Amino acid sequence: MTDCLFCRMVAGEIPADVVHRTDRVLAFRDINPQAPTHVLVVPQDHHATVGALAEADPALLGDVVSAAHAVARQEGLVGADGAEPGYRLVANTGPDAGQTVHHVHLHVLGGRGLGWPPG
Ligand code: D5M
Repeated sequence: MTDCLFCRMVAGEIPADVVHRTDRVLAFRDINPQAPTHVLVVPQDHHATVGALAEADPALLGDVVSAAHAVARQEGLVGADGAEPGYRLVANTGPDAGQTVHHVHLHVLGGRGLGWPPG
């Protein structure tokens, strides 16, 4: 049995509030939401970081980004023009960025004005 939290959520061993699923990607609500919409999008295969995924399987990274956009649309964050009101994708990578789960995930954040620059 793996000790990777998100692998275990993909496997159904740990509950997840799933909002979107494809054969290669899973999206579920963050347990500690930082915005009205805060969803995590993960590949079902294990890759530690977004860079590792880009090198190993760029098509799967494309699937993760496409799923993130589908989630944003589902959450009402994408209008007919493809943008408004908008959302943010974040991939924390490594300790300086505050990555705490070492299975690549895109944060989909939206539903309020988001400050810039981030902390
Ligand atoms: O983000 C890791 C994110 O993972 C952080 O925002 C909390 C979230 N998290 C941790 N455990 C769970 C469970 N069990 N369900 C949903 N979300 C969870 P990082 O970018 O690594 O700092």
